[in-house]
Amino acid sequence: MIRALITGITGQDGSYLADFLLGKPNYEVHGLLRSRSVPNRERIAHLGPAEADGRLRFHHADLNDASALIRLIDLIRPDEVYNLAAQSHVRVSFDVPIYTAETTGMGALRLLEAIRRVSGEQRVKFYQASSAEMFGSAPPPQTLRTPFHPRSPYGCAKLYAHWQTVNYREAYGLFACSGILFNHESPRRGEQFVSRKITRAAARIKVGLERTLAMGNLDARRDWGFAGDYVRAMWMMLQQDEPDDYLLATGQAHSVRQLLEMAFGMLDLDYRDHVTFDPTLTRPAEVDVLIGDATKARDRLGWRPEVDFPGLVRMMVENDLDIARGELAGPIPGRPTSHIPFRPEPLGS
Ligand code: NAP
Ligand code: F7E
Repeated sequence: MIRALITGITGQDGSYLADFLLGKPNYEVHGLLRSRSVPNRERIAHLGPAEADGRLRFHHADLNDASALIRLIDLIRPDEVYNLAAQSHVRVSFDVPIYTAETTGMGALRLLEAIRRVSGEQRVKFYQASSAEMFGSAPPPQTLRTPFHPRSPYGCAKLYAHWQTVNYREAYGLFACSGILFNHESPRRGEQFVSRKITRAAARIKVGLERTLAMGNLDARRDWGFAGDYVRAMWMMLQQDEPDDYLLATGQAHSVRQLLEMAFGMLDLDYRDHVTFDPTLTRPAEVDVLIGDATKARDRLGWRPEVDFPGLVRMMVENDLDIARGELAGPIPGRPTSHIPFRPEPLGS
């Protein structure tokens, strides 16, 4: 059996990657969980049967606890490590820059160092979840040769982790890959990210549970793909003969406004009747346009995204309409009874 360790298994990508690896007969999946007052296993609850037969195991640790990471690597002796854990919200990173640097930046280094110290001669393969946010203000299309210019504490922390990954490969010969991923979404996306915020709100407005939606900058453009397509490529990177860095994107960008138009339009609604502007949802420095060039992933890995933008939006809208209809009918076990929109405090408060 191949032993894979996934940090961030409770997150969007971690849950899809666990599905993908457990779909292969020869994988044993270990998930890193951080201790919480209320368990948040919603996205992996369906994996109960794999847990029952021992192919999925959970371990408590935290990317901010180096000793726990060393203990975990020693205990599991993984063949593949996917580092997906992070404080991953860009706007939040302006409120908690040091925590973001610790978790998203230093956390990757703690994990790399634990692997180097514990694993010795064992050939561990390491995947780092790098981000298009590292390109920041660099003009599109962004490629693997585009100079980085991050525009947020999150982007800076990811860039630190990216270079540490490259350095562990070059300095110690670790099989370490950095996947620079453009935005990817799904019905499992956190509700504080713009795509899911929009599809959740559109569905709730459609069934009469909500009337308005507060938004920030509608002009930003993103290269949005489907998370299920992107986790497949993470695994592909670790199956190559040599470690390398890759960029994953669809090559198509849409504005937040276009996303609103499409999601509301699919429900026969006009977003202009419902959307209000809230300046606290803007960022002190914005990333205006991200459009990625995934030529290398296509040529070397044979990777192609299978879900296009309208397909992605439809999948999310349909999912959220089901949830909204359920909410209308009564409380859903495991879900809060009322929807609490994400409202950051004004910056500097
Ligand atoms: P996500 O849904 O926000 O999930 C983040 C995961 O990290 C959660 O499981 C979270 O655990 C865990 N985590 C946070 N802090 C931790 C800590 N201190 N120790 C251990 N675990 C911790 O993120 P995602 O969208 O799946 O993204 C996966 C990774 O790819 C992230 O590193 C993200 O920054 C990166 N990325 C994402 C995108 C995208 O568009 N989705 C694009 C490029 C890169 P809890 O459930 O306990 O909070
Ligand atoms: O914002 C604008 C906002 O928070 C997208 C993370 O997965 O992808 C993600 O980061 C755009 C931004 O994603 C609202 O200003 C307008 O321009 O969904 P988002 P992000 O910041 O692009 C990268 C690649 C990652 O690595 C990150 O982990 O939408 N926007 N109004 C809004 N954004 C939010 N969240 N909420 C609004 O109300």
